[in-house]
Amino acid sequence: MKFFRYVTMSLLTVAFSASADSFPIRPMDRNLAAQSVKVLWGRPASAIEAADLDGDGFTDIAAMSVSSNEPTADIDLFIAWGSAKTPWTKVTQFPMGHFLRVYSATRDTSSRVIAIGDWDGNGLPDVLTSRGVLMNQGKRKFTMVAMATPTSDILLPVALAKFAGPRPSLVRGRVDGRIEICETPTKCQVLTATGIETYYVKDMVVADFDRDGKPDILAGLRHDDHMNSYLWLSSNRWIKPSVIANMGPVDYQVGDVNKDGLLDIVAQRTESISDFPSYTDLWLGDGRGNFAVGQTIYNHDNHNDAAYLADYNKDGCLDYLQIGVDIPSVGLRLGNCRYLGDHDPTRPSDAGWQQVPATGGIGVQCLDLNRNGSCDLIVRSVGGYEVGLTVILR
Ligand SMILES: [Ca+2]
Ligand SMILES: [Ca+2]
Ligand SMILES: [Ca+2]
Ligand SMILES: [Ca+2]
Repeated sequence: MKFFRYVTMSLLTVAFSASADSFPIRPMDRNLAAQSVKVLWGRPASAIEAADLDGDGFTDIAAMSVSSNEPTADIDLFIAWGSAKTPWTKVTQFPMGHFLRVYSATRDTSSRVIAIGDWDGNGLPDVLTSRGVLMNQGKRKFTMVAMATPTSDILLPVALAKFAGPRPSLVRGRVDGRIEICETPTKCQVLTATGIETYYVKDMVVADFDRDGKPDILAGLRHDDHMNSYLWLSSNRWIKPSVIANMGPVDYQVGDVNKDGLLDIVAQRTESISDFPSYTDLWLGDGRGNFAVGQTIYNHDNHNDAAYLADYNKDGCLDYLQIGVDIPSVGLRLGNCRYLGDHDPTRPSDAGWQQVPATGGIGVQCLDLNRNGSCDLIVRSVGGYEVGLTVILR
């Protein structure tokens, strides 16, 4: 079968220390290859970010976890250290406090709740979240700095981008639906809000959509019936966002899909049961901040709302990946620099996904952890007791 060309060479499940209230360690999903290392992190995982944080030449992984501890939930930031001998089995845990409501968890959270970069200008990469920042002091030592107005009961999107000042700023979504640009943990500028401020920022991307060399901010709010996205353009000095009508804020992926040199957005549609978006739209950009739908895709599975856009097969065209809770595979649509996967112009939406064997999950990413030029698959895995991060090295 065709998709076996894309089956991974080796499989590895990231090991994290399991806390007392976590799920037991269990053998990995039977759909994974027999040679996979069967060790799990027994806690739910957020989307990860990866970089060499200690400068030893190996990629380290940062992830957040929310563990139920009724009536509250504990939130922790983890760093799993890359190394030649025992990659990502040595983990440092940084407590980030408690959530008020136990249902708060990592599910339905953005693909970008962690950003890595040198925020304070000491030459070492820091680990940024909307809630607090791990300032890198070197030699695997960090200082946790809380943000001035902490976000409450959900993991919210964050980014690091260079605006006017000499150093990059932290950009974060807030629980009140506002966007904040922070030069330091206490010096922040709040952007003009979107139309509705009752709901938290669901997803956010910082990229130069209008091609003036300055970052623009795309964001949307969590609201069961809310169907619009908002774009703060640098050419408008971020004063007032323009509305992108009918662009769902469930999950944004950004890249030049049709290779015309202009950034495009792949966005899942909001539905009344918004945990289970059924459709994804490819919005082609005109380089001035306007977008039009060029393709609509019927989703791979339930609960696809942390998808990923990357060149999976290294042919120069961006590909689209989704994971769901029911089908134990990553859904893959190989792009041809025009469309994502097969496109039938006579149909209202395109179906048909290639399948990469994996485990069910609530999020997938494609990052080159082992630095061999191919992106590795990171699945926020679920299903039975199999909860944690599954890394499929390619
Ligand atoms: Ca390292
Ligand atoms: Ca711009
Ligand atoms: Ca484009
Ligand atoms: Ca490709």
